[in-house]
Amino acid sequence: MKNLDIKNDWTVLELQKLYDLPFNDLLWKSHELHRKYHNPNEIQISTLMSIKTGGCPEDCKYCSQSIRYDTDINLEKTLPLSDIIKQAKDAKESGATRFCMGAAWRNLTKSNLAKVKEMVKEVKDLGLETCVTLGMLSGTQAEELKEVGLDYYNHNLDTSEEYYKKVVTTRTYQDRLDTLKHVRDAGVKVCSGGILGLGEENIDRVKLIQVLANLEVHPESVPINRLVKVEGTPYFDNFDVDEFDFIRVIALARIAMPKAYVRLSAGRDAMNDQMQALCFFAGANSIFYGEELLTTKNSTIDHDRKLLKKLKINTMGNSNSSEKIESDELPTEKKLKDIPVAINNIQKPHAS
Ligand code: SAM
Ligand code: DTB
Ligand code: SF4
Repeated sequence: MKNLDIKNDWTVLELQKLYDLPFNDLLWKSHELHRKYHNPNEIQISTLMSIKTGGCPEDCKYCSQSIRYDTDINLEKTLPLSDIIKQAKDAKESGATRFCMGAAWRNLTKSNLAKVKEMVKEVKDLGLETCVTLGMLSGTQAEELKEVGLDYYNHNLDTSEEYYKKVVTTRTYQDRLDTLKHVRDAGVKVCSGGILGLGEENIDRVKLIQVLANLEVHPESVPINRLVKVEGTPYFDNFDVDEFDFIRVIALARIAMPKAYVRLSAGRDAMNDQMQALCFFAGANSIFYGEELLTTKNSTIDHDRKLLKKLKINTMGNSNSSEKIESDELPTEKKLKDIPVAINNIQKPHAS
């Protein structure tokens, strides 16, 4: 029988109506679906590493790494494999199950592809899931990355197609969609989401979720970033995104893509604990863990440990980790397969 929760023909009107619901009604709906498809007390942990920093020829107006803006970042050439292995080992030790490597490239040269393939192989051999974000990718490049064991490719649509033109002029929305298709066709899992705080309207956020949810297959991972304002970029003086609007977008992503891992991404260090808790309730179930994102600060490890402990949220997988982010007092973590997939009554606590 067709699963009515999973659909790929969302209209803007349908999503807009959900977005405009009273806050509690929206969160009820999103949390109900969250509980149906995920363990609400468990999140996935990814660690991010910049393998090549700055000097990017693209002009994304939010980004510290574009060569066009005078920002205070440490430019770095592609890092040696040994640095990457060391950091991946540390990430695994601190509980990450996925290691994401980001490079400030527009697209991939032959020699860069060869280097990244080595990195993916080595990180995979450590028993971590691999994710890379390297700019535009051709079909054959995606296939080559798949062959060496790449699990995820991150490539965000960022905002609506209409608003995108104001944010980036050096590539088109269609370029982004083409790369996502190459990734999907190669059998690599898709990580694609957006960024709030670019000066976009709510309708642009709704349309972003519509495009992601209407892809033939929903992205397995959907990062939702809140702009980290970087001095020197054109968006440094942007207005802050309203907290409730941000939470609404998380809820909308959860409703439109019930099975996806929705990642509370950049900007977490500027969110208080209560806001993060509401994001987890609304449907976020993945975070970047570690002191740094690519060029900016993340929430500290110490703070995250305390927060997850307070909320009694466990981290997924990685049985080899010696320092799992898990409180000793908590019951043993349940695996996803043990979670009942049809809890129709939202008031019923999650089965333990
Ligand atoms: N160069 C690659 C690309 O553009 O796909 C990968 C790296 S890029 C940094 C990945 C994503 O990070 C962007 O699409 C954007 O959503 C997010 N991002 C970049 N700078 C950000 C910032 N200052 N604040 C929040 N998110 C940001
Ligand atoms: C994503 O959506 N967010 C991450 C990851 N994918 C590559 C990047 C966040 C970057 C934040 C700004 C910085 O640290 O430069
Ligand atoms: Fe380059 Fe990616 Fe930054 Fe855009 S977001 S300037 S493509 S590194």
